[in-house]
Amino acid sequence: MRMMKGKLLTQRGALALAAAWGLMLSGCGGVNSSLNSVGPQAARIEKLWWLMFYVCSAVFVLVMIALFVSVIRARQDTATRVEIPATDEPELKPEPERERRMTRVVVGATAVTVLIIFVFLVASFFTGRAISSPLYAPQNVLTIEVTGHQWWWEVRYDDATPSRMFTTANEIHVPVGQPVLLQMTSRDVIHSFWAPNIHGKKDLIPGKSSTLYIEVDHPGMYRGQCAEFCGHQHANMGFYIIAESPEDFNRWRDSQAQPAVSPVTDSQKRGQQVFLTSTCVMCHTIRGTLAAATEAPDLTHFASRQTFAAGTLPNTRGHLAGWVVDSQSIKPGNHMPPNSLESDDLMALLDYLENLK
Ligand code: HEC
Ligand SMILES: [Cu+2]
Repeated sequence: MRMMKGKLLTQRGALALAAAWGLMLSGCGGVNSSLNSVGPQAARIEKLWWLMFYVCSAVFVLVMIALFVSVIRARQDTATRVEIPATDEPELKPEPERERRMTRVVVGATAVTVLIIFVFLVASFFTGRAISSPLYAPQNVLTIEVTGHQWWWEVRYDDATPSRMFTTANEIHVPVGQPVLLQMTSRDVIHSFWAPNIHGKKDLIPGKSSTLYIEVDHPGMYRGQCAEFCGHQHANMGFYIIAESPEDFNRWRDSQAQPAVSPVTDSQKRGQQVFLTSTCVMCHTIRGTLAAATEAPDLTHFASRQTFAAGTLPNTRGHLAGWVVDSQSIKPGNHMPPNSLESDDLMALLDYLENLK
């Protein structure tokens, strides 16, 4: 009976262990994961991850087998031990053959451990070198400047022609298959740029410039996240990398380089007046108007973005209204103050902002 109970318990234990193991591994998969690489840099990191995973799993299994074998052997030893009559002298029977075998096993296991760690070291060195060195001819590289702010991302596209430079926020468009150099810095504290499908993490440090080469080979919208604790809204400091065909990218780029569309309807015109005569102009830019402050996201083409507030909200009228009136209840502590607007003014402002394609 006791035996059966014990067996049942070990069975349950094994089941629980398997469930925990499965749960842990399920956290590794999914869309927004390093194990779902979409570019050459992330693919290298993924390979390294799998190497470590397989080797460590093999080590784990071998250690468990060794443990079971030794437990079973120890039990057999006690079961077959003959009772020795007690004497004054404790009976010590060193078994030189066994001792020697144990030494060999311990030395062997230590050597294998050192070897494995050395292999990991070499593999991670080569991975690090491959993903950080500029493999690309400079004339093929698209340069994008990314500046971290508490708690959003400023994104600036350089161009040899000044009129084609522009700034946007939180959504980074890149052409598929083209190498991109991200030149990154921070305006306030240390942030870290991490889009797991595309590359590893890279810190953004105030007063310093850090660089990251990325390339995305599959069209799609990939989420990224600030990966260095940077204050109250760190968790809501997300971004998207939108990889699209070179044609779509160029079309997007051309339209972003334009100044904002002029308001058409009366309501949109009134909305623009509301924007330009309230505090908004102290922080935001809308190119083509007098609003030219750089404390906050550039709103010139706000309506062309799918999300806002650093990936926190989908860009819909309802969310936008809530944000403009009281962003503090949505993203507490963020640097945009609440606004008390007449409801007509608010509606007009929303009409204006939603037209900024
Ligand atoms: C004191 C500076 C300040 C003022 C004034 C201000 N904002 Fe903002 N605004 C911000 C900051 C900072 C953010 C980014 C917040 C974040 O995501 O953490 C922001 C974000 C936004 C966004 C979302 C942009 C995006 O793409 O994520 C909109 C829209 C916006 N503000 C509209 C307005 C309007 C309309 C007004 C005037 C009624 C206004 N803001 C006044 C600082 C300001
Ligand atoms: Cu951050």
